[in-house]
Amino acid sequence: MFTHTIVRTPCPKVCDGITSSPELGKPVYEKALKQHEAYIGALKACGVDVLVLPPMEEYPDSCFVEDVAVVNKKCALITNPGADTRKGEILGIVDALKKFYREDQIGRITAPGTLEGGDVMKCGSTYYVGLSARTNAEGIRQFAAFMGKFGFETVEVPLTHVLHLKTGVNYLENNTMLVSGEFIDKPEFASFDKIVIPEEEAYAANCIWMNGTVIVPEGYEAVLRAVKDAGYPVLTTDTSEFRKIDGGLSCLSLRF
Ligand code: CIR
Repeated sequence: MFTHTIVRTPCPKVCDGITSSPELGKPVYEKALKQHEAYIGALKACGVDVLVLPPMEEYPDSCFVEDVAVVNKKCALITNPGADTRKGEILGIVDALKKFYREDQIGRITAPGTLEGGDVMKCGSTYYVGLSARTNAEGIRQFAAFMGKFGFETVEVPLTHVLHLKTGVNYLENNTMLVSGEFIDKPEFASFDKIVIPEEEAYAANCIWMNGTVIVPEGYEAVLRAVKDAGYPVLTTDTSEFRKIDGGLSCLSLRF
């Protein structure tokens, strides 16, 4: 069960976040703020407390706080984002993590290693980590060494098409994964039960399990139905402005 979450309020420059889909247009700041508030409401409805960090004005993507740390009940690892414009975001997470973890529970990924939390998916005591454009082999090596000290196993998963591992696969506990595209047949996930996402709703593969409830992005009816049919209570929240800059539900929080 999760008890804590950390989020960061989007800054006005969120409109200039990195995107692979410029045809969707730029996020509208006021709308992004409203959606962010509703997202916080959905987290709280799942019984967690939410630490809201202030905007980092110089970092357009800084509301995607998931990418700068990997957290669990035992430890926290501050990452080294692979995107150059995002590396400075880690300065903003250190003090927040110190509220919850002792110094000996906090690690760091250091250059030449890079790693972003969007590439990290926890399934019980195993971490699946995407080898991606943002996360390199050295980053995964450092990740495995740190998490190994706390009893976690690491499995590397090479990606070919998507930005981050969790862009296309998310764990809903109960041995069940939501999968799309290249993840439907990945040998690493052969032993899991799968809810397969239709290609036209691929964005909604990025749902989050929150203490039994699954939060689903608003507007993806097939995914909503499939998650309900699998027996999960659901909440929906609109992420349209974050989608424009490749952000999904998981990217917007650290959960532990
Ligand atoms: C980026 O490209 O870094 C941001 N525009 C989106 C980050 C999304 N984060 C995530 O999937 N964990």
